Amino acid sequence: MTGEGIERAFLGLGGNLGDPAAAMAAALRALDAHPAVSVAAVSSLYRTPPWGATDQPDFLNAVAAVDTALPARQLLDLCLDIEKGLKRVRAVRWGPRVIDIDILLHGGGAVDEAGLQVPHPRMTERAFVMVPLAEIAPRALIGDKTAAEWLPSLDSSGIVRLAGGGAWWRAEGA
Ligand code: A4P
Ligand code: MG
Repeated sequence: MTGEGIERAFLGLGGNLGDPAAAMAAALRALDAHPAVSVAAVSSLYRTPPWGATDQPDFLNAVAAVDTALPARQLLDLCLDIEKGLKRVRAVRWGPRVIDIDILLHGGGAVDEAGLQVPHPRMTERAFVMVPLAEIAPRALIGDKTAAEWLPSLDSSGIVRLAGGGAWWRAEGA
């Protein structure tokens, strides 16, 4: 998708209940099927140790680049609808979930409103976000550093790259 008003956004996807790879793949296919969203690149799938509340199963995480005509708020609403459709139940903060979709970046823009902060305020503290982001967009700028430049300050231990390449989401459960 190219043209006026089209922005490149980055989404963080993760889950640690049920079959998160299938849920993430289904979410990416649903996003790609939307007329105003086109999935441009998807990172490998990573297994990551739980961050925050650590007494829970490992997560699977990935980051996707999407080109979209939707403003950040509408993209968030779409992501929340897709999460709901995949039956995510919101319970414990930072706790287990089937799928979580965060808007990491939306063009070069910054948003700070009730219920929406972009860039995602905690992204640069999280190796489970920055490792897959740096795989597909090492030069993406967050604050004063690129994704690749943030990596050395993060603890990436225990993060394992699973499915290589960016096509795992197309076939999953198809
Ligand atoms: N919201 C505000 N800004 C945004 C944004 N940029 N993108 C609001 C998405 N949502 C945004 O979301 C709660 C509300 O935040 C949304 O309804 C939206 O209005 P949430 O995902 O339930 O928030 P949360 O989980 O309480 O907090 P946060 O900081 O978003 O946490 P995460 O990243 O969702 O953390 N460990 C590993 N290894 N991998 C993970 O994926 N995920 C979490 C959850 C904890 N530990 C993890 C992982
Ligand atoms: Mg979240």
